[in-house]
Amino acid sequence: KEMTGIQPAIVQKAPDKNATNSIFLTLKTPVDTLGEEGYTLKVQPERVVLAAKTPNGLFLGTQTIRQLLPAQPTTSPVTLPALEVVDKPRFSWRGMHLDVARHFFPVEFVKRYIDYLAMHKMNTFHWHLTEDQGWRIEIKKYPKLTQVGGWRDGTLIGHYSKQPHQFSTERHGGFYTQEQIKEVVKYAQDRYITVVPEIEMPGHALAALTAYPELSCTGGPFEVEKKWGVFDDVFCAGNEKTFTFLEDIMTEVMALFPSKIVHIGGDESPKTRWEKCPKCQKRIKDQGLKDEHELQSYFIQRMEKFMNARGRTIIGWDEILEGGLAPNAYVMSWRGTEGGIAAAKQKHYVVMTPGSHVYFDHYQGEPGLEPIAIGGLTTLEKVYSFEPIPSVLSADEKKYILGAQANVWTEYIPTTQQVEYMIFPRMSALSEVLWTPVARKDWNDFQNRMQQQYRRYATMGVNYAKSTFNVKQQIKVDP
Ligand code: NAG
Repeated sequence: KEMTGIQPAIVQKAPDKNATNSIFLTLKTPVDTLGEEGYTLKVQPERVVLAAKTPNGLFLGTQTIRQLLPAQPTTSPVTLPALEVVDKPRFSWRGMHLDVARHFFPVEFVKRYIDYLAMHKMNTFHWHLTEDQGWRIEIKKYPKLTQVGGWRDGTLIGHYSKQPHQFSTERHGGFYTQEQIKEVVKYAQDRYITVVPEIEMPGHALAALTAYPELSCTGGPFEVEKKWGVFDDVFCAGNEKTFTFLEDIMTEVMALFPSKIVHIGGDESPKTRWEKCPKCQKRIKDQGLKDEHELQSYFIQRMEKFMNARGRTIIGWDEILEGGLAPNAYVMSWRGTEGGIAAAKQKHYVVMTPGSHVYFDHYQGEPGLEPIAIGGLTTLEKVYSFEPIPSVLSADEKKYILGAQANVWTEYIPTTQQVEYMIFPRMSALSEVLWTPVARKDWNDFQNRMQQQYRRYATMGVNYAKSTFNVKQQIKVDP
């Protein structure tokens, strides 16, 4: 739609360097310090010249050209403003997460989500594939994971805090076949986006345990969870079969996802079952571990060893710090920034995702006026104000902060339209946090530029929130 009025012509050989009224994409190192993702862009009266060291840089520069085009379809000739841009990202991890387990979303939407990342110059898609409420990735060796774990017989109605709980009786679920996963990975690759898969362990695993209850401490039976929260039944850390199972799964996962980094979860894993389980207690004794926290650390370290031996690095939620960090693990800091700070001090790489600034499942407008959300209030301005690098770190420690991402947990986000509502416009604020040097950030200027961005969303047919300025009677209501 945006290209209306432009006739694209791709010239692969011997381009006429003097051609006018053309857009040139040139592979060369325009400026030494621009790195792998940087680019320069010149809009001159005669022609547009985009130059980058890599095709990735050209792709990112192309997103800037798109931003220069009219936000709405037009049949008039398109004129770009004359300008010169020298640009590169501030952070190397610029991400968005999507929980497809609490609610399942079709492949077509996952691809659209990847397009949203691309237009915001983001490069990492964190795909949260397994949960208590559903297992969403086909594993050939364990078909029951999706046959049984992919479906639940109902879902909590309304907010969790509203008692007594009520449930719909509608079956909810679905999963991605390995062919579909490959399709998504390729789609992302074509847009220079890495897909980081997440397989949760040892907690948030009820869907898997429903399918294979013998891998729990009690033996079950279980059911794929219908409500939200943290549940006591987790993978048994004393059972060798648990590790064989998870290693087999990871072998299939690694074959599907080329990403060097693989997410192993690690958050919110209660120790109640492990405390009573003879196998887990025996493991603690045999390994000379101090307690159940060290048992969790043993669990993660064992998985890390398996992954490292196959050339992969693990990342986990900040709970993996408890009981001792696995030697090469990256940490995703979600319970504030403390975990990230502790990890960086131990010279581990960190991705910042604090609930205070980048949980896009929180409210963004006046809670009483918004569709039901999990809670919290993370306004557009709050997202924009986010600084991923904690000032308490030394210059050397700061290098361990790779970047940040927003997390989109979907307990209260049942539809693709609602996903869009929760990410737009906050994703635009986050993209500036991740790309722009601090000195160039300006909230007032951003708000003005957003007016054009809202028109762009509208043209794209995106269901964006118009309420983000409507907090405590603040400024504009409907952009
Ligand atoms: C946390 C859980 C997540 C949940 C979310 C809701 C993490 C790492 N863990 O309780 O499963 O969906 O918050 O905001 O965020």
